[in-house]
Amino acid sequence: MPAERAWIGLGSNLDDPPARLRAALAAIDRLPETRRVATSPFYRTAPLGPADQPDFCNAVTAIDTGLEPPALLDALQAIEAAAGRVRTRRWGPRTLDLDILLYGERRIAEPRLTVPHPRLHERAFVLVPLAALAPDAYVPGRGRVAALAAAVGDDGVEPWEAA
Ligand code: A4P
Ligand code: MG
Repeated sequence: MPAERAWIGLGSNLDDPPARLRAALAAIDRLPETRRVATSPFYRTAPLGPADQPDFCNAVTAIDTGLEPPALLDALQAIEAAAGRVRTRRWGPRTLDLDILLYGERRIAEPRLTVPHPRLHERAFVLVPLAALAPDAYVPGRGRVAALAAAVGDDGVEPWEAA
């Protein structure tokens, strides 16, 4: 199976967030042409955006996939929909958010898909789990994950269990 390595960001802040992430990982395991190779720990993260919402549970998982990026996005959006995601306000609370952070070292700028994820390089809740998994991964146009993570720091990010 020809496959490329992609990194998916997972986030939830409603309805038992770590259970939402575990269910999403199980659903990713059922995707065609896709094998999950590694997953970061789960983190408790302060909400970015509106502050009047619960903390998020965030993680990152690495997959090897034969799905091209648009097909992968369709599959992830189907998993979000099955998790009962209702889109309310931007950056508001959600049962499940799945973002394609990186797809190999490809750069994609399409109406419904931007890769690398356009805000990944400035977000501790993405970079801390990504650096735990793939410090040497290269973010096209931005640099190595470890350097980006060091620049952003880890304020507002702690192990999920610690809270
Ligand atoms: N889209 C474009 N590029 C991508 C990509 N690389 N991966 C499009 C996934 N989707 C991508 O996303 C809107 C549209 O983005 C999709 O239809 C897709 O075609 P969405 O999930 O419906 O909307 P959203 O997630 O509410 O908006 P946005 O702007 O993507 O939000 P972000 O940037 O994902 O941020 N705080 C903490 N602590 N932890 C979080 O996880 N997440 C957000 C959401 C805000 N604050 C947070 C967290
Ligand atoms: Mg999203």
